[in-house]
Amino acid sequence: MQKKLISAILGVSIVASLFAAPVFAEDAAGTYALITKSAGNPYNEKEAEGFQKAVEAMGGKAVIQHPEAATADAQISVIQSLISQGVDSICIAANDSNALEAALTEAMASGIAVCSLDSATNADSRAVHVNQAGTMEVGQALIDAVLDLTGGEGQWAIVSATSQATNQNAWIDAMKAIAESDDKYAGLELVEVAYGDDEPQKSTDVTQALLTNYPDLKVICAPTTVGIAAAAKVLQDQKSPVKLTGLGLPSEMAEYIGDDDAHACPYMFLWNPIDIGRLGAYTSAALVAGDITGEAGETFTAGDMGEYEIVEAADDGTEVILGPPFKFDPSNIGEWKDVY
Ligand code: RAM
Repeated sequence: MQKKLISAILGVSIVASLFAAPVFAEDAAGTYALITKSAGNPYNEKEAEGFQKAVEAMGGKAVIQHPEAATADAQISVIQSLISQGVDSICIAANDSNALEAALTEAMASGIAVCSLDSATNADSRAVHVNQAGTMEVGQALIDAVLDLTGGEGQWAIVSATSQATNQNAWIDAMKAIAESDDKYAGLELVEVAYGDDEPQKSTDVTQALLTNYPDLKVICAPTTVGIAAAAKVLQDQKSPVKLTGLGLPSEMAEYIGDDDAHACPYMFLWNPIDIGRLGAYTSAALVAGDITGEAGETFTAGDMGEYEIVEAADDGTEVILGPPFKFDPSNIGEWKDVY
């Protein structure tokens, strides 16, 4: 009788544990903040969606802040207010690598766990950076696309986001370094890096100016989802022969992707912006729980995303890398345009 009762209790608890909430649920009860680069950018909204979902799956509370402008100043006032609120962690897509240092070190000194995602803060102002893909890998994919789309030589230009954006600047530097390291890129001439500040109208204007100022331009590379969407519209509306590549959201770029003259962009790259938000949340929770400190070699479980390892980053800090960049072209854009 007693045996039956014990096995019944054991059975129930085994079944209950099969359906139990994720292991993190209790550990993760806390308040986890995300500061994106700016409001009004669909990429940042996807990032926030993933962050929020993961925090809620862990049983925590997410505080999502989209600053009004893509500037360090706008982010500093958000950081100050999160310090006063006493959140457990801040995960930030940095609009400037150095300008946030004072505010973020103050946050860390007050016991808040700090990591960056998407766009890194400097190594002294974070425990770890959550990178969407290896910086050199992104640079390699982009410069090879430029080489391919120019046909091996000729003028190309960049439409970037803000001039201080750590991620865009890192990808641009990677493209330049790779182009200088191998003779096969010697025929490429980078004529200008233009900044659209992740604002659609400014990105449209700078694209237009590039077309006016460089009549021999062959390719524009926009390593920003806002810039590439604006440039695509300008080029396609004007039936320009200039070809476009870069980093774009499939949902915004589907109508511009194609192999023929009617389409501006033969192919582009990205990663899943929802997943970068999720990984930012799991990294924040692992820091808050003390499972990691941000040292290279540490590993942690990012919920249902699985195991991740912290590695050395190029800036003397450390990072966690989501995965390789993914290529979107006419063969797969249809599958992805409704996803993100
Ligand atoms: C823009 C932002 C973001 C970047 C993507 C590719 O939306 O600048 O930081 O990661 O493009």
